[in-house]
Amino acid sequence: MIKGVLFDLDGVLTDTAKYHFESWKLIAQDLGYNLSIEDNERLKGVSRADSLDLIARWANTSISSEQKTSFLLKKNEHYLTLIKGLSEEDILPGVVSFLDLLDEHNCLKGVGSSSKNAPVILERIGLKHRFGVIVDGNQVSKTKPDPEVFLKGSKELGVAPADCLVVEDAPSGVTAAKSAGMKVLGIGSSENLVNADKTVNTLEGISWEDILSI
Ligand code: B16
Ligand code: MG
Repeated sequence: MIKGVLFDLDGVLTDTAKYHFESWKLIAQDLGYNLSIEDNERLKGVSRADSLDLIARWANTSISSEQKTSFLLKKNEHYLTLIKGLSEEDILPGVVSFLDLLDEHNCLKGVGSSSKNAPVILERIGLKHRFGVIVDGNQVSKTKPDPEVFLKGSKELGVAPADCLVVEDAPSGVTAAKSAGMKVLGIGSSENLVNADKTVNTLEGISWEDILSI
């Protein structure tokens, strides 16, 4: 029985994934690499530092720790400029009615995100108050695909992992949730999110019966 739902942020509650992509493309360019959409799929849910390591590997280059610090700063500064104008209008379709549905069924709600910018984003899109628990990239030592973020979320919600449902858009997040022993509702294609228990294109029109069937 699902008693708690943990939401990924980027790509599930709001479409910040496109801003991460744009910002990483700039950094990749500096490293002489053209970042593709397929590459970006592999970066979703992965922490900022680990994402840079992956891009450097794909670019077949090694970077010093000083360069690393300055690339990470540049990436985040660009990203922060792009998310400046985020508002309630940027909440993805179906999210608010899905949260209402969970409230009607006394289901607890939390956020489990790799992003260190999660609190400011949730504030801007006006959803912060809807979650009892928010675990973000500032509070974990290992990010997705490690299960830490979701295990911490389930502990803070007070719901056993087996009774938690994770809503995710990234393969790394699906792996994290499955390693935590949780059910997964994937947002996106079933080919991309092969290990999700169910996949939908958006949260629009999801019913309580749909949740029970997972
Ligand atoms: P930041 P999620 C993840 O958030 C993003 O998917 C990923 O692209 C990003 O690199 C990571 O957060 C770190 O974000 O640079 O803002 O700390 O999908 O787990 O909500
Ligand atoms: Mg995501």
